[in-house]
Amino acid sequence: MSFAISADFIAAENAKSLIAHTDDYAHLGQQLERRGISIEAMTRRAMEYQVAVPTWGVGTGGTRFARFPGPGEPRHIHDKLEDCGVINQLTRATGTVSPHFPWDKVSDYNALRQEAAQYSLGFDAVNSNTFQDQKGQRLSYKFGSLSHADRGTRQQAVEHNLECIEIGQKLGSTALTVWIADGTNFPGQQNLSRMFENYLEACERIYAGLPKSWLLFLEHKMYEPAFYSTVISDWGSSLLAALHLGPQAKCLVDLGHHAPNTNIEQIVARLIHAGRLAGFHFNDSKYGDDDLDSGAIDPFRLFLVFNELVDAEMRRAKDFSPAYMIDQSHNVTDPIESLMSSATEILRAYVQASLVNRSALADAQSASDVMVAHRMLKLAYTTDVSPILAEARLRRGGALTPIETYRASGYRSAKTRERPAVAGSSSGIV
Ligand SMILES: [Mn+2]
Repeated sequence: MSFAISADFIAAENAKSLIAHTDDYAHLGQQLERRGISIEAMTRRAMEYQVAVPTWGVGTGGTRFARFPGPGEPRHIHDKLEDCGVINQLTRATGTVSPHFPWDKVSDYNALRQEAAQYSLGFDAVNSNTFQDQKGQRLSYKFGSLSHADRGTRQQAVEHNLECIEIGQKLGSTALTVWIADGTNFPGQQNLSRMFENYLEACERIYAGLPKSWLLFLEHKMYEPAFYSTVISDWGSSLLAALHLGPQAKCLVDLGHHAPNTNIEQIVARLIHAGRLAGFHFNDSKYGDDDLDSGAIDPFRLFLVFNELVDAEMRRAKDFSPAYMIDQSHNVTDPIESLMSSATEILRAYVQASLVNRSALADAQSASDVMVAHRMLKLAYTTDVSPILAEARLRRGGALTPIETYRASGYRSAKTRERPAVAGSSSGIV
């Protein structure tokens, strides 16, 4: 019998901090009321917000140098679902998981869908993988996949993506995320124009295989593993491809996939304008694609991204329905704790951005009152909305204090006993 955290245990843990929470919530309610904001409305918004968790996120990641496995790591998709279930059980903000193929391959996807449902989980976008060679694969992706100089290799990569769509349909997904590692390390290695054209032509065949209700998410990344040129290196290339393919193709923004100091919120605004914002891979970074926890390094930037999103939501921007997902690599923390903390930080930025008085801000902008406009954002950002987040979790049956409750439950040590360490798993993050 595998260990699980019970609803009674969560309720008992919640009881310990309920009085303090009730006080804090009432106090924040009074503060917000003075600003003309209903805490009840904010709590309801918090209760409705969901962010997907990637199946690969519950395992320990790694770097190009090493991977240090943690105790009780998930060994396969079944263990991963169990861990994702705990994250949602305690935070109530992560009701879907995003699987990666072939990493999460099983023989029966209907059974997998039912298994996920037992943890109250559904499936978000499916992710294809043509950035590494799989066992028994006929042609290698060493020199690229969808943009490869060889037609047969491109075709193999297309077929893998079509298979991902097929699997995704069985799981109830409605989107395919494509990120390719294709690029070059040497000037002259490939023809830069031809690589992009090869990519477009291959994506046309994937696009043709999309069910009507599906979207194709194109993820750009500035560099790595290719360090001289990358085929889909930025939002410009991504948007060109999406516009070329058609309305079901949109651009996915991974926060870590830009040069340091890039104004990501402005990129978000441009993609909203074009009606082509697919959604997000949330994480944080200091230098590059660091894959650090959301909100760990620059929570203000996360807030500013959400400021654009809430603005678009409030003015009912056309074709605006972004998908939210976490994409991080956890190297020095328990992945379950990192994902719960990140979901909380993402939700925090969303609620903070929801506090901005949009019409007053528009007035200040019209009057070119710079300081007033800026201070409106700062007022929202510096408001501690923790009691709202806690109340939203509480009302949905989650934990007032997810990380403390998780630690007190003994889940990790129970899993360490139940899941013998897998030998030979030493590769870094991909
Ligand atoms: Mn990503």
